[in-house]
This record gives sequence, C-alpha cells and structure tokens, in this order.
Amino acid sequence: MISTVATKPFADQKPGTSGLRKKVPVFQQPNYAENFIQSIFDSLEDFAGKTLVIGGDGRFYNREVIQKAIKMAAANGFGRILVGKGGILSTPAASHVIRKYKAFGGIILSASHNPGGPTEDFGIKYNIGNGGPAPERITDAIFQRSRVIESYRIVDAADVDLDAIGTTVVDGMTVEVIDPVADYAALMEELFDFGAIRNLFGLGFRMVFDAMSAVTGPYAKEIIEGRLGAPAGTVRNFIPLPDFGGHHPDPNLVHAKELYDEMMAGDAAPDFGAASDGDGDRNLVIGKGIFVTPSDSLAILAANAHLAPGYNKGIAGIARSMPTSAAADRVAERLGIGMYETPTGWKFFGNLLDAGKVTICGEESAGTGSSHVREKDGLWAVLLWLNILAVRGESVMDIVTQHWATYGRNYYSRHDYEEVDSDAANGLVATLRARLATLPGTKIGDLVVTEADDFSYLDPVDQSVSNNQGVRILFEGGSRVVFRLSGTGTSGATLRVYIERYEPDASRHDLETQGALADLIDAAESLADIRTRTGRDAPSVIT
Ligand code: VG1
Ligand code: CO
Repeated sequence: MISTVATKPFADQKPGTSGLRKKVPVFQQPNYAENFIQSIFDSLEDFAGKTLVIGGDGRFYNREVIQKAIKMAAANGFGRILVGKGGILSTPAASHVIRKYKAFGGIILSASHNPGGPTEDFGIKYNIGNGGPAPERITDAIFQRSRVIESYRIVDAADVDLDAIGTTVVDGMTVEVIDPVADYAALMEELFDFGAIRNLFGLGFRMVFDAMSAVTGPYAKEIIEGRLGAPAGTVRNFIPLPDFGGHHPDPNLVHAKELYDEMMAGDAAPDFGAASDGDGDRNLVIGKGIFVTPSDSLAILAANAHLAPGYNKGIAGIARSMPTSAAADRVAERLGIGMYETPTGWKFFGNLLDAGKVTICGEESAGTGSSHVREKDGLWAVLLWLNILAVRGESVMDIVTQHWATYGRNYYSRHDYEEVDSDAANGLVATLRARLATLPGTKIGDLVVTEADDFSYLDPVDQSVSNNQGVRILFEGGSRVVFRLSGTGTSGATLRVYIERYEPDASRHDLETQGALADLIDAAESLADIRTRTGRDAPSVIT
C-alpha cells in the first residue's frame, strides 16, 4: 500500500562535489532522507518498471536509509532493485553493477573518506545510467525540487532482509540482494593479468593493503588474497565497520600514517603498500621508501597502462581535475593523445569517458580510474600498479624515478585548512577574485605572475559551462598556486591550497617536497592572507 506523506522542505539539501553530505543527526531528522530521495525521483523521468541499484559503504545509518530508499522506490514505480548484501557496495562496484545490468541509475550511500558513527558523517548520491555521478544539470534539479517539496511516497511494507542473497517482492517491485563482490572481481580479472601478478607474489613480493575498516575490505580480501594468492594477512582492517573503528577512512599520509611508517622502514619494508577510503574509490600507493603522489600516480599509470591486458591497445586520452598536477599532461603529449582539464569531482569525467575521448582519469585527491566504470576506483588503481610491477619487474622507486627522469618532476602538495569560519573562507576567495585582473605581471618574491583566473569549464561534449571552479595563479616557469573551497565538508568551510612546481632537471629530483615548494607556499600566503583571514598558523592537513 502506497502512502503519500506530507512534508516540508529543508533549505540545506544542495548536493556538493559528490552528493549530499551531512552529519548523521541531520539525516536522522524526520523526513530529511525521505525528502532528498523523493527530490531525486522527482527530478528523473521515465523510470517506471526500471531497475535501481542501491548500496553504500556500510557506515552508521546505511541500513536504515537503504530500507527507506527501497520502500520509496517501490512507491515511485521502479520495477526492480539490486542491492548489495548487507547494504554494501563500494562506489566503483555500484557503478559497475549499474552498467552491467543496464539499470536506470543508482543511489549510493556514502560520505567517502569522512568519519562515520552516530555523530559523524553520512551522504546520499545519485548516479545515472552510465554508472557515473549525476551531472550538475540533475543535481541542480534535485536541489530545486528539495526547496519546494510537499510530500513523498513510500510503501507500507516489512524491511527487506539485506543479509540473505536472493529475491523478494516489495509491493509489486522485485528486490534482489546480490553478492557485492562477484561482478566487480570478474571485471578486474578481465582487465588485468592475474597470472602475472600471482607469479609476482609467488616470487616473494610483499604487499600490505589497508582497507581502513571500510568497504574495500571484502573486495581486497577476495581479489588480492583469494584470487591473486597473496599471503593471508596482506589485507588488513578488512571488515567494514559502521564507525571505521573510530578512524578517518582517508588514505593519506596523515590518516594512514602507520602504513607510511612501515613502508619507510628501510630494507625491512614491504615492496608495496596501498590503502583505500571509506567507499573504495580513492587509493594510496606507497613503494618501499617512496610515497607516490596521486598526480604522479595518474601520470605513471597512464604511461604504463598498455602493459595491462585491458589497455593493451593504448589509451584514447587522459583527463585530470584542474588542481591535479600537470604530470599527466606530459605523458599525453608524448603519446600524442588528448588531455582534458576539468573541474574537481568525478561527475565531470563522465561525458569524456562516454564519448570515448579519454580512457584514464585522475584527481590529486587520491582518485584514479578508467573507462571500465564511471567512478574513480581505488582497488583498480592498486591492481594496475601490481600489473605494471609484475611486467616491468622493477621496484616502485625505480619506476617513479625513471618517470621523473623522462618527463621531469612536478613537485606537488595540497594544504588544507579544515573547519574554518565560512565567512572568512568566502571572504578570502572573494578578495582574491576581485584582484585577479591586476595580478599578471606582478612579482611576489622572485616569482612573476603570468596569468590569474577563476577556472571555468566548457564541456566539449554537451557544451555545458561550469564557472568559479577555483582561483588559479600561474607563474613564469610553469609553477602555480590554486585556491578553492571544498564541496564535501560538513562543518564550516575547508580551504584547499594546491601548490605545484615543475622541475625538468633530474639532478634536482630528490628534494624534500615542502622545501622545493617553499617560495610558492610563501607566495600563497602573501596573495591570500591565509593566516590572518583563517586565524590559523598552519594547515590542518598537508598531503
Ligand atoms: C574532494 C576532492 C575531489 C573529490 C571529492 C569526492 O572534493 O577534492 O577531488 O572528487 O572529494 O571524493 P572537495 O570538494 O572536498 O575538494 V570522495 O572519495 O569524497 O567521493
Ligand atoms: Co571516496
């Protein structure tokens, strides 16, 4: 039986870089999740009788929202639901399931790398039929709908047993609880040379994978230990926990510090260290004695992708988000393929991938992926690295230093100022914007500004335009500083400052990163008065 429930709009349901993210207590307000889900359905057309995929990263409140979404999907006329067992689907696996079963779309419940638990973060995101995050046209429509919504539709039915694989019917709609890992693992076997990687482990290659008590655990355990034969214990923290064991499931040098320290322990260190985030779309890659920045990783994966069976015909093009370093650009240039610079957020890669213009995409925020799905994919990046290591038979350190010797090195760092006052952060960016026209030609220390703008993107496929995507200050010699505000935070504002310097000279490729960037870090401070405006002496996180 379908009920139409009266509701009132919430003013704050504007999706950010990747869906709507709020603290759990916000989502627990009566009708809050329902309003947003109904706003999604109200923004879509012609889905009667079609399939919707639902899954999440297993964080606190995941199961409750899944039950609501199933009952609302039934009331709104979907014909079939595919939901991961236990309510689990990593973001890339959800993208694959949407594509494989030709679903109309999917609802992914995640706040990614943000902490989970009763007072921490939750999120809801809608993905379209290509498996990728809804483009801005749809997220804008969802937000507009959420501001005027007056009712939502839900069926009065018992909860679905999410822990038993099988099919049930909810008020005329079929619900299939599926194995969350099987389809994804099969896809990875198609793309990579599992035999070669198995041999590598057979030769005594040692790896550590930290699943950070998040969604990738079951996937990594099955693939790395199960199918690739890595020794038991290679995959750590593999049971997804609703609160991620109280940690930030964020695979960076701050939150995966134990792994980093282990990888830096000299000769005793394992050969390869990796980690992924809350929802499984980010990756961290560390070799024995060397951390690989995500921007370098993108460039190296693109340059070597042809060594894996799934990419042995070469790649069509590369796309990176604007703040990501230009290391990949040099690879595209050498390969004679297209290079695309997009705003931050995976939703901007979808059109390029669908049009066949690019095969590999990446973001500086530890995201890399390819045309196999329409999300970034943490485990995919790790497996491509393993495939490359198995074929080349060299260490991560050797591969990275050779890459720099060939292409030059892009020193790169991101400084985050988290939970700063929103007005202060907006003021900082507004002041910078107002000065942009006057900056070219000016000198800051020894640096000369060549260009300054607020990045705007014209999508070459659908001609849509996205403005105000980040303030860029470019200097002579190819260095730059970028300022933008995060669109994924849930309290206050987060200012991100991205700093990059290109060094062609191989004799200067072993500098310490912050030192190599010191003059640009000073320039960022003097351009934006970060300390005075945010009241912070130093960034909260440096990656
Ligand atoms: C951040 C990253 C961005 C990424 C987004 C979603 O966004 O910078 O590159 O696409 O998170 O990733 P923002 O707006 O906070 O800078 V995830 O793994 O949180 O879904
Ligand atoms: Co994520």
